Amino acid sequence: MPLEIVRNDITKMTVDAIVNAANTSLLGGGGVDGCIHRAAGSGLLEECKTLGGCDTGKAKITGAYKLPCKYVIHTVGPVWQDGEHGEKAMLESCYRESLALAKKHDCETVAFPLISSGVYGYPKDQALKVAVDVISDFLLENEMHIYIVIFDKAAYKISEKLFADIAEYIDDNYVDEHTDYRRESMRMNMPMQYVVPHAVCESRAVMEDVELDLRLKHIDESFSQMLLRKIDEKGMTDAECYKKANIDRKLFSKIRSDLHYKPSKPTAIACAISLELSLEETEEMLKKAGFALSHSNKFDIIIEYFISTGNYNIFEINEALFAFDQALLGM
Ligand code: AR6
Repeated sequence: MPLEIVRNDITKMTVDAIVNAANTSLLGGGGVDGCIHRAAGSGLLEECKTLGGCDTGKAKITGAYKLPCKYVIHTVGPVWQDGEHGEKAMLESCYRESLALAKKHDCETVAFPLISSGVYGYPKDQALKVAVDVISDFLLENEMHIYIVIFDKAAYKISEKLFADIAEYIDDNYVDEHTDYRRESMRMNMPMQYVVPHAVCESRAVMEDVELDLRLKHIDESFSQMLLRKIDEKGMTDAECYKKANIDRKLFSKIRSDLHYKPSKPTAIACAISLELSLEETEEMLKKAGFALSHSNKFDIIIEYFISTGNYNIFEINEALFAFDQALLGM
């Protein structure tokens, strides 16, 4: 999974580089900066003293001393005032400059804290959005595995409106399941046609015929064959597809070269999301991998929410899945 959100203490991450939310002196402080200096030992401070500080929005790299990574990239986030003082551009620059340094030092794995979102007061939902946007842009052009490390899950925030909308959707769909026609007919011990209104039955029957025709055409297709066919139909390149799916290139070539590859459910859904498939097509693709979407689990309902609202941004979906304590999409 090229971009992953994880809950951890960043000093425990075994990656090539961790990023420190420092101040312009680079001589240590509280928050994640304090944790990193304590875990690295005094050698880190000694090296930092030689750097001559760092401007806001810029980044500098040092060794990692006793930390289980190779480098620490120190960046200085903006202090939040009111959002009208260039804070966003500064924060974007922190991520971009840190990623450029990581790339220059051939790092394959990098972990970021949510820069500026603690002592510097940047609203957490907006700080997260900046992080995800800049990192996902970078990943369009670069191969790297990047972690956003959330220290305190209670403080993790997606936008309140999105959170409320999804919570409502989950609520409605749990309720729907108890009153859907199939269940109702089972409860009343009657065949379906007596319960479903006539008009609904007819239009459903026509649609089902059309769908059946289409499905029969591709009945023998495996998951990977359907994936490759859809990529062609959508006029996408393989790279566009695996990047939009948050899947790493190696996994994608495995899927491509093995016609009978059996992906995990999050990988299969990630592919459907990257192809912007409708709910029906998503179900069809999942079925080929042996899965289905159900109304009895939150993960599936959240996926359904995003597909039915036409939002196929995998990184936003993952932010929401993380907020609801669910597995993330991609691999
Ligand atoms: N691992 C991961 N994330 C952490 C950890 C940790 N061990 N500890 C805290 N966080 P902050 P800032 C999260 O205040 O806002 C320092 O004094 C924390 O929950 O560390 O950029 C510097 O010297 C929050 O979400 O950094 C500067 O003076 C995020 O890291 C100033 O604070 C950033 O919080 C920088 O402030």
